[in-house]
Amino acid sequence: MNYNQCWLNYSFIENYSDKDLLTELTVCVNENKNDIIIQNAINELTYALKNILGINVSCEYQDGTETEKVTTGIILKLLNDDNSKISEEGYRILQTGKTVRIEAKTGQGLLYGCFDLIRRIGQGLSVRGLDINENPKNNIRMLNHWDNMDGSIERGYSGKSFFFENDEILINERTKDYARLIASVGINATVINNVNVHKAATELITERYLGKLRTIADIFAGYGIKLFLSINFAAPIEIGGLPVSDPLDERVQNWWNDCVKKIYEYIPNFGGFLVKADSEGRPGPFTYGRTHADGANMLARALKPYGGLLIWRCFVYNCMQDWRDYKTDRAKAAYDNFIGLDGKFEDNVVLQIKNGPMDFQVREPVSPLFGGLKNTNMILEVQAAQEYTGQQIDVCYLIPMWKEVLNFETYAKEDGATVADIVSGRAYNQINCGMAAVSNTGNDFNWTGHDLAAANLYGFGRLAWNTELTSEQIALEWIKLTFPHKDKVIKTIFDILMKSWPVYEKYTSPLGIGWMVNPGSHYGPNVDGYEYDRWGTYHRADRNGLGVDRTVRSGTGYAGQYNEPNASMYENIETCPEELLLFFHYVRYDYKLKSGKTLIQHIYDTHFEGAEEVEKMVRDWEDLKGLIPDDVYMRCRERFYKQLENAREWRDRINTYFYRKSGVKDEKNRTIY
Ligand code: BDP
Repeated sequence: MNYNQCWLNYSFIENYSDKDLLTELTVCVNENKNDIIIQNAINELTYALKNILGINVSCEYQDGTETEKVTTGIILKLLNDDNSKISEEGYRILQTGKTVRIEAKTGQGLLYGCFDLIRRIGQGLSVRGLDINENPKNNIRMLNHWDNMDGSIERGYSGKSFFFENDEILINERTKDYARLIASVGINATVINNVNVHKAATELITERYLGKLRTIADIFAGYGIKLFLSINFAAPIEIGGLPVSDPLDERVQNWWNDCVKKIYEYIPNFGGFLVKADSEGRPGPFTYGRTHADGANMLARALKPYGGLLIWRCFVYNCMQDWRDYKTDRAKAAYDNFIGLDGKFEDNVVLQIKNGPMDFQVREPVSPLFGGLKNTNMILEVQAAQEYTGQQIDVCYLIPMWKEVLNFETYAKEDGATVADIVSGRAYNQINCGMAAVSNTGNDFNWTGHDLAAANLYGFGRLAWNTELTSEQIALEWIKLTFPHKDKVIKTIFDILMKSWPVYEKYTSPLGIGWMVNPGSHYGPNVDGYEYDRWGTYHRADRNGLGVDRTVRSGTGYAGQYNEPNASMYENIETCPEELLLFFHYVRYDYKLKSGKTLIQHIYDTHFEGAEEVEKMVRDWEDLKGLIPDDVYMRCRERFYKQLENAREWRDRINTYFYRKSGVKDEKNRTIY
């Protein structure tokens, strides 16, 4: 096989304490015996037990509900009673006497229960006395692939697409292994094509491709995953021969109705559409003077009879901005475009909102839309592909960032509502909500380019399932499932992961200002790369200071999009969290930070520190030689050296730029050119 299985590699564990509980398997699912998802659950469990513990269990089926008589081994049981503690996707694991019971209402629940048990065993944890009820916190736990039909991946850093090649759909071993991987962490939905839907991909919704898509959808369904597609809003024109794609035009509505009907004939469990409209050159309802609610609702109505969802992205902004016009602020765009539409969407429309108002920068405030919309289904969109956070060359474990977003208090309700409360549907009793990540996978041997980047894929699934898990818990789980159980290995990799985001932040753009990257590729420093450009991504540095004044009082007014007390917190330079200082304020170089340092000295210090910390990471990694498989060691080592080069380049360019702009010397007299 020309690829590995990431955290499902299953290394053998010697002397596992609870082996005696796991040597038999009784399955009690009555007439659902041949259900593919149950078969997969059994196969996953037996395969894992064989590899991790070296035990061959044979599976006994038992009819009826009398599992009480089974006194040894693992019991997989479909519940037919109405146990209200377990949701449709949830499960219970109960260890008593000599048995370990996994109970669920659905095959999907059983599958997740099996993966949970495997996860514990794989980490070497005891299952004795286990008594847990697990239900997902989010209903929609989705990946977005930005894969193009020619096999390239937009912002892909781990090889080519394993879904498409030469305008054809690929179906091979990877298709199933992909499903196994993502289902093992609870992901239940996936969009396989890029949100930018170009020519060939526009045709994915036609009979030319639907047969193969059905095969993929069936493989996914065996792992509880629904297939979604990104669509081109102008498809009625581009492939339907209509003169318009106006959502209020009856011909357009009929065209979509027929199109959706055909899709469901082929793929009865099809998930629905994802749409990027009126953004970065993509077509949308604005062309016809219609709102995004008009556009989304038209498609949602076509999908509704079949239970499909329409996911509509809020990443809508004018990418032809004029940098001289200070009041036009890209950060305000999503809120301005959507807040007035709250409550106007069909109930199968879900708005997908990027975590921040800009675009996946190393540090951004949380999008104010989460606290603004109250009658609209929402999905939080994060990016596992590290477009602006090291591109899977530099290590950047993103779970701590996503945790901060989820824990952000929006003050949308009197008794409080965090982003996690909102996107889980808890805040407003909604069902069609959750989380989506832009995937970081490709056909590289290790799936994610950098072996350590797999922690973000793993972590996304785990966090979307349970937003209360900590970053540390997730990191430890992933390390123990992926690497040999040696203290030094675990500690070193844990430390590297946990400090990777703060370190990346230190050597790149300071205090929330973002960008300063090479235009186009978005890797590596280029302070003025986007400064006088049309994309609306400015730092506004001059000889006295830098930062964007986004206050209501004197700036773009963005701070006013938050609920109180957040709005005032950001508005006031004294209370604005320092890591976001330059996002909200124009600040002089001699401004004193809480640390007592001036802004300019802070910039110098953090950049020297960031690069030094990468040097240490490289040394720590090199200390793992011989303790982990050599191929993994070498692959990562190569990337660590690239990261070091990148960190040094950032350090030097940023420090030099600001030294020359400000004329202020480094207090510590380090070399700045
Ligand atoms: C930006 C990417 C661009 C994507 C866009 C999006 O640079 O390639 O198409 O986001 O999210 O981050 O649609």
